[in-house]
Amino acid sequence: MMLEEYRLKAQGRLTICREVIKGYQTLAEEAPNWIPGAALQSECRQAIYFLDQMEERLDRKLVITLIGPSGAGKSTLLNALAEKDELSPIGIQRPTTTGITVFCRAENDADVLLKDLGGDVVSIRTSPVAASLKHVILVDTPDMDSTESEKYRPVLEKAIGLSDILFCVLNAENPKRRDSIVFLKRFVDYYPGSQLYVVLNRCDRLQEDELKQVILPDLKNHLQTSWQRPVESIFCISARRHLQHPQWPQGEKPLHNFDDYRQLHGVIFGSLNQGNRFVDSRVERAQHLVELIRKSAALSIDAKREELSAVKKEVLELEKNARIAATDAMQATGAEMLTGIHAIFYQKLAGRWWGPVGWLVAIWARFLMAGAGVLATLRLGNPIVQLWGLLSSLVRYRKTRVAVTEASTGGDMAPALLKYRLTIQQAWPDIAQKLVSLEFRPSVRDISALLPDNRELRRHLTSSWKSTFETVVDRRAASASGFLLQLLFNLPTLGLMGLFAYQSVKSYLLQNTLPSGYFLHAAISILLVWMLSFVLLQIIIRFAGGTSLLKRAFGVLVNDIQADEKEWLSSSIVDEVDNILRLSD
Ligand SMILES: Nc1nc2c(ncn2[C@@H]2O[C@H](COP(=O)(O)OP(=O)(O)O)[C@@H](O)[C@H]2O)c(=O)[nH]1
Ligand SMILES: [Mg+2]
Repeated sequence: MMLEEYRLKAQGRLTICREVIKGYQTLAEEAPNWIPGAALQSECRQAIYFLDQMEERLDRKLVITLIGPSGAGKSTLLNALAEKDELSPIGIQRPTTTGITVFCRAENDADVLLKDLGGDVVSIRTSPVAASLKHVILVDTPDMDSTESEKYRPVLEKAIGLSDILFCVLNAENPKRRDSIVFLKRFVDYYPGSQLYVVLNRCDRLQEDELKQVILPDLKNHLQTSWQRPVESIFCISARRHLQHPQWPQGEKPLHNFDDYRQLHGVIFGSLNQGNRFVDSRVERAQHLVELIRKSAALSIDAKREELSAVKKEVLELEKNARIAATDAMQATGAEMLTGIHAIFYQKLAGRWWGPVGWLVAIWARFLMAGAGVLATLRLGNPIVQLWGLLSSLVRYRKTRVAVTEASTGGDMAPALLKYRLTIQQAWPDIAQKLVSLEFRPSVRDISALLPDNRELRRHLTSSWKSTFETVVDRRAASASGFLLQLLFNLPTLGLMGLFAYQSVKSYLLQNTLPSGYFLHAAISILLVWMLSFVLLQIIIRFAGGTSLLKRAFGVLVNDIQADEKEWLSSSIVDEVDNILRLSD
């Protein structure tokens, strides 16, 4: 019985491996226009399937599977190991092995295989030697390349999915058969070196010297190139020699006695057949799977990293240019916004100014804004202003309202939207070509799939204009409402008011009645100074607001766009490139 803690630890490590692979899978999925992503995704799916299998049978016996081309001697090898010649059918007639033969100690050792493959393809065999198979079970598979092998292929693939250790059995007389080596690559990839063995069988048919000096080194090289990995263990054996009754046909006696069978036997009944070896080897394999996916992702990207980053930069640059072009178009229609900008600016000032000049600013702002709607005017408490607002909004209704909305939403957007599209359209074929050469699908050439739709674009342009405009207007209004400035403009009126008030109160107290002409005079003087101060202020506001404000707002907007590193619209492509780059981080 294995320690629960040990098992949990292993489980945890498998989970981590799965998460890492899932991460790769998601990134690949989120780069749907990138062609190598599809292969990577299917590799991830396969690896996750293997992980599922491992997790499910974490504490089951190690499954050692013999695979290889027809007639290589897999069944013969199993029979030799089992010390029972009729355990798995062997022969010249093809195919001889039509299902999965499991050699194990107890029937229930094969439960997992039975559950997944079904009783009609799995036959369970045992023999007295099986008693020493404490921690492993041995599996013989059907031929992978006979005429009928198509029928068994799904079973074969499933069986490999359930295996922990692969023994690839090759025929020494023809070990480099292309189809079998290529076929095997798909499977051996998923096994770390310590869980992959190559068996060169029927060695008795070749001269010892040729075997050692030519065939073996040649095979090592060949496998290394075809499987793109070194193969650590190759056993040269003659399985038939170790049957109970080899029954060599006439003239086919072994040519020599060189044979690695003992070593092979030692691995299966010795080192692999140890307690806890199965948990460790599953964790090791899970880590190998992660490494496999990592390498495979890196392989498809590394050489192109720089180019990918460069294209991404180009797309971002293009998008910025398009946004700036759109902003320019907005500015060109800016004249229509001027009235509105003025009204908004006065409104901002109205909130900040105090004193008699402040009251005039407020009334003037109301007057300008009146067009923004009758209802908005009615919200004001002062009945006189209400009336004024009502009248003027009726007169000016159309014009001002339109101008105000335009100013705060950036004017008529149609030319800007058009400009945006045109800028992207002009530069896109070039960039798309680069993407295609970086293995993106040719469909990226179709710009319409990549441009944001008009509504989203409008929303984006409007909102960035709005926020920039708000800040600029606020800042301007604040600097045009300094305390000293307000004091300066209010002082003449207030001073005059104070002076007349002083004289009037003084003469009243002295019971020195002032002539009525005096009050008229005073009122007119105050009114004139008051108005004059306001007119002066208006002149200043003319400079601070209006055209210069508009220009400043657009200037800030363009600067913001140029400095913007995060936001992009047109390109899910940028996201895709980012995901691809992250795959090899
Ligand atoms: N000379 C020789 N023949 C072998 C050896 N191993 C298997 N054979 C023969 O090769 C043929 C195919 O063997 P089999 O085990 O059925 O191959 P499988 O298709 O891989 O299961 C049989 O006739 C075996 O007797 C060996 O080591 N030496
Ligand atoms: Mg066979």
